[in-house]
Amino acid sequence: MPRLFFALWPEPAVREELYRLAQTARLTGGGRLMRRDNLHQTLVFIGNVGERQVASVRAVGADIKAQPFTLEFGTAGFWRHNRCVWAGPVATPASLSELVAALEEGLARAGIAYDRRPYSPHVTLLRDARSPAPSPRTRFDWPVRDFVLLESARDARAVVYREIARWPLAV
Ligand code: 2AM
Repeated sequence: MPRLFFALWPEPAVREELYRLAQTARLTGGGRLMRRDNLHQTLVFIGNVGERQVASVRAVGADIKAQPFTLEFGTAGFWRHNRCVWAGPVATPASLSELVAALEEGLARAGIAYDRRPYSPHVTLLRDARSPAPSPRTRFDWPVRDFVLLESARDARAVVYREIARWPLAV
């Protein structure tokens, strides 16, 4: 049963910025660095679905009409309950909220269950961290022009995210 989620997948320059933040955060917070190649921002977490539902999830993604937007990264946080250090945008653009809402509506209409907790935009940087990371000193832009459907899988040693599909943001 594939484990699926919709996400934003950073272009290489943004991935580097995020990884640099993670390395800096680890100096104070300890914990385990997320692998550079896995850094992403979840839009909607779906979880395990049957093989036959994968096509329905893809159809939800293909149906989305949403505006491109830019995220200005410059916030960091620490969740005590799961000891995760994360980076996030300083503000949530309306277009991001609309994209998440459209995906959730599509999934609900298709009868596919998803994580219904309120959306909190973040990129996990560290797991099992000891303490909060200091606020990042720099800001950078993440221009979002598309979104992806990812499958979370395992290779011999670690979690890997496989891109199942990608769609441009366009109205
Ligand atoms: P996290 O980074 O805060 O753990 C793949 O697991 C992605 O889906 C991660 O970004 C994870 O967020 C996110 N996710 C959201 N809800 C989840 C859930 N209920 N179980 C596992 N991962 C979830």
